[in-house]
Amino acid sequence: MRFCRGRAARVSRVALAALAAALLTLAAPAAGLSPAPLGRWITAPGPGRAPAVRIWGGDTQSAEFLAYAPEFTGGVYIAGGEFDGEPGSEIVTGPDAGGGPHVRVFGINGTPRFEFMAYAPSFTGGVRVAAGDVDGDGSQEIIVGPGPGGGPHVRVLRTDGSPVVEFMAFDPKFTGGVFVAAGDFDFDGTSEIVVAAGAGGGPHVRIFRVTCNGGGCHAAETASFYAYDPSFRGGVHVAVQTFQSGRHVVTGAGAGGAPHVRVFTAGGVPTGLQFLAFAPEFRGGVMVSVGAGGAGDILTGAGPGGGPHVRTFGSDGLSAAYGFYAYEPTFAGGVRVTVGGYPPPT
Ligand SMILES: [Ca+2]
Ligand SMILES: [Ca+2]
Repeated sequence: MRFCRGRAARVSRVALAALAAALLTLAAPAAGLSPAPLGRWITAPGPGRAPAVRIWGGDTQSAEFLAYAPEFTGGVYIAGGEFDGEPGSEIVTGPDAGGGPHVRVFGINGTPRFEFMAYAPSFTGGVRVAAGDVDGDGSQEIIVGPGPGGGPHVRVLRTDGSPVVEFMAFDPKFTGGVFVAAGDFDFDGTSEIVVAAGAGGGPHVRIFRVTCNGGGCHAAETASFYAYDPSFRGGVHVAVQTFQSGRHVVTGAGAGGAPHVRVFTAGGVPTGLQFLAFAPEFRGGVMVSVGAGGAGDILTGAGPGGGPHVRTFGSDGLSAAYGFYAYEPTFAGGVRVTVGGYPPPT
């Protein structure tokens, strides 16, 4: 893999040391303060459970639907998106490892809307999903990244499964999988694509801008950085959120590290916003999403090994958090999070 060395590593170590004083406060149990959600929190389970996507208003479950057959217990990835121009956003799902590359799009009430195979049907490594208007035509596309086992082949697909653009996010020989997110960092009306290496690679995050002309679309890197210490091999989860200081990349450490959430500019510079989403000794990793409470709100889900704990962090990650269990507390497969119910940032 190709890495940016130097600055990110030094910043990461310094930042980790600086975190120590704040950890106990931030990792304390939720204070019970609930922001008034502009949208809804949406959760999906990791491996080990029926693939029930749940929609939450505050910490109250308002709906549930099965994204795949009930006997598929490999886990589900999710993203909120807007695909039909009607009020109310849709939910994109991709199966985790063990399923085929079957991406589905549901209405907020669970009505199936679109579906297609994101990769060759024989690929069973899982599909990570995001949504954004990558080509600037006013409609969102679905961005997919493969789970472990395939090359780092990121694709941008319309709801009928037709490709807009595709590219290798990292060295083609890297088979640890790719996590994806999308957001319009430069506010020009088209979404850039954020990719992050899965487990086994370094904590490498890259941002790609897609440009389209008569010859088709192509993706070019605009930023590349390490989200954590270069020696970390647990993978990096990514999201894009708007803060008072701009639109930034939110990262969550994969399994093996502390549940460390960090925020970087579109150029890969740490903003200084960071926190531990769960207890510092938890090593299951942390999933991240834009929150439902407005600018700076971050939604986090615990990785495997703990309960299916979802926590929200208010503006700029440092205000009081609210938490709940999205599935039965004994379920230890991890929980994936996103938001919907209103057009998310593009
Ligand atoms: Ca589009
Ligand atoms: Ca843009």
